[in-house]
Amino acid sequence: MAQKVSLTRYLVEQQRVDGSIPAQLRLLLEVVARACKSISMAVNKGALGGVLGSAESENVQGEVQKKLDIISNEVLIEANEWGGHLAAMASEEMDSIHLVPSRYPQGEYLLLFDPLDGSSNIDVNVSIGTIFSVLKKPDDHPGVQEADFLQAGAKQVAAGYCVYGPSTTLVLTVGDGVAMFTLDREQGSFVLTQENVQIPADTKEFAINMSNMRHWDAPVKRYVDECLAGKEGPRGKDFNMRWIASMVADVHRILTRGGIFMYPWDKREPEKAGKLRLMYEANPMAWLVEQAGGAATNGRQRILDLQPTKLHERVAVFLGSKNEVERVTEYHTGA
Ligand code: P6P
Repeated sequence: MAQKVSLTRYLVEQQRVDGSIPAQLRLLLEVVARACKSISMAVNKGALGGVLGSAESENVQGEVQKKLDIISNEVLIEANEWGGHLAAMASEEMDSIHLVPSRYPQGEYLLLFDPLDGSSNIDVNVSIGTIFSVLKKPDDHPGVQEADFLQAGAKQVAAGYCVYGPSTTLVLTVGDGVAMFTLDREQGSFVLTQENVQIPADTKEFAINMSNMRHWDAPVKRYVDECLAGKEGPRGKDFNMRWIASMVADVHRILTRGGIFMYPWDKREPEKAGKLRLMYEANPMAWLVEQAGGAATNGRQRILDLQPTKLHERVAVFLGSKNEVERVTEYHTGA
């Protein structure tokens, strides 16, 4: 039987082979993986852990926080503060950035995360996950401010997520393809279970919250109507639909078997570009998808090219199988 390759060995060998993972970044990724393992243990306790339900508080998005949202955020903060690899962190659950306390050595990386994405699914035992993105701190000035985080997604040096489902799986890219690691609970370590992940360019599966159809813009309605028209329609094939309402779970399915995920702008809150957040949801997922041969746009532009103006800004998201994302993007741009 082939020898199991742990996350640590994979990162060491990647670092040794092409130097794409400097020592500090390798440490960062191992610390984040350990934090995800702790979050997985808390999530998997379910009702037995006394951590389900609402925390009776709201986050910066004005969303009610679940107890596990706050626990997951704290796990990631505490795990990453002391290692000397980070200068600061940003989280969906925190209004402003969190500086590494001066009592610890300051590192050269910035870590952004959604500590527990899809948390509305926690209480109904449906897959949820942690999403993370890593940027380099600009070195042209001392200290760190929020503006240092406002870098386009193309500047990421690492991105990934950990999906807490039937298995706990860490999915990671450092710009050299996408690898998947499954948590071996007996050993307590992440083991390489797939590398060089590839998304099929075509698909018969789309993911969107259909209850919002009456609020969509015409290009989205056209695309979905054509999928629904099936074999007899302009697409000449039948489509299937999936919507888990947990971005990590929907993206993991797409990385595993293809598909297109859409969370478009809609008329419900026209002042917002979309529901999902650019910095710690769309950017990391867009890079993973592109590294796996897929595409990711906001309907008009490549997500990774977008220049952020606010830490918690939102964006419309179309990502997955390249030919489908290009089609729905062309419907928007008329190209
Ligand atoms: P809706 C979860 O709250 C989330 O941010 C994503 O994980 C998910 O794709 C989306 O929102 C679900 O939104 O409006 O369908 O509940």
